[in-house]
Amino acid sequence: MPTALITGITGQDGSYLAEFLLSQGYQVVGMVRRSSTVTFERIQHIQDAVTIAQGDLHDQSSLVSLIETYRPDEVYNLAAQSFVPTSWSQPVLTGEATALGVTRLLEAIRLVNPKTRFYQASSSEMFGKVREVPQRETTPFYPRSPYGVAKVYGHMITVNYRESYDLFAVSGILFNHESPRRGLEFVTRKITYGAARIKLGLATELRLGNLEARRDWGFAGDYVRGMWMMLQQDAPEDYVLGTGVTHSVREFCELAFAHLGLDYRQYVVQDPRFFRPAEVDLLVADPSKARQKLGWQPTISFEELVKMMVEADLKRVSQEIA
Ligand code: NAP
Ligand code: G4F
Repeated sequence: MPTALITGITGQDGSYLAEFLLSQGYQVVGMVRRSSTVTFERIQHIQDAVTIAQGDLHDQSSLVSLIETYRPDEVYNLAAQSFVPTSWSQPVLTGEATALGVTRLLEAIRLVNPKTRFYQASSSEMFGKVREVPQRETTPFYPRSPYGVAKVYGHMITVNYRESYDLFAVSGILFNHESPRRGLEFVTRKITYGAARIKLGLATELRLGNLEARRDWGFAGDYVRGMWMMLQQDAPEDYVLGTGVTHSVREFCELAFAHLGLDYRQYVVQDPRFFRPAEVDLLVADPSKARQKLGWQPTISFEELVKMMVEADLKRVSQEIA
């Protein structure tokens, strides 16, 4: 039975990846950081099937100790300070976790067991002020936030350890992927949760920032399968995962509210508080390398994703008030 270590198992992607690896027969070890409250909401249904181990990307010895104790065949580094606006208010912390945290984990692997296969959660935010449309593996980076800058560091240190020490280390450059488990502060969940609250009479408006930004949105469950596929190849290479289709935040609102029989224009208010100091205006993937080499394809369309998230939030909010 192979063993996989997931950092960030309590996050959106970590929870889907843990489910997927369990279904593939893995022993799953999930790294969690110390917290005064329980953060297991997304994994409580599989908590008995996974091993929870304490560790933190800020703490080198905890990472070494995890690799020594569990000797994982595969490490998926999903942990990060992942919310872009917070990266302006906490740029140093973002750099410590999202950038240097990658080096700490790679060092632990290099020192303890360099045969461990390593996945780094790179991001389409690295393309930022895009140099070409659509974006592929060779598109130059131009990050627009401290988060994007930190991810470029994490990406390049992964390439560097692969080339310097011959590690099986790969980066998946993933475009936005969402689900009913998405954090409430990200725009898609903010919209579907907000629309559900309006529908049920709990709110009268939804305050958002830039409605014209465009993203390539897919379903998180599809993307974790792609992460695993990257580590099953003969040679370590980097891959872009995305749908190849782009939509604006406004279009997301229109569809989400319409699914509830509402007109978003009556409820969505633009609020300068949610605009960013520097915006990423347009992201759209060219996922042809992943399709050709991995055989990876997304299975959920934009329309299906919006519907899935709206219905999940309508159910959740209804239960909250019942
Ligand atoms: P998420 O829901 O925000 O989860 C982040 C995870 O990282 C949480 O489990 C969090 O733990 C953990 N974490 C944060 N700081 C840590 C630290 N110092 N030590 C240990 N754990 C720490 O993010 P996600 O959407 O699942 O994304 C997973 C990864 O993919 C992230 O690296 C993100 O930057 C990257 N990514 C995401 C997308 C996307 O669209 N979702 C696209 C491209 C790349 P707590 O529960 O304790 O907070
Ligand atoms: O949902 P968002 O916060 O996601 P963003 O910034 O694209 O980052 C996400 O995807 C990245 C992959 O490209 C990941 F690496 C990263 O970890 C994260 O998962 O914002 C999407 C867009 C932005 O253009 C933002 O300006 O929505 C716009 N937006 C408009 N109003 C808003 C809001 N974003 C948020 N969070 N809240 C708003 O009220």
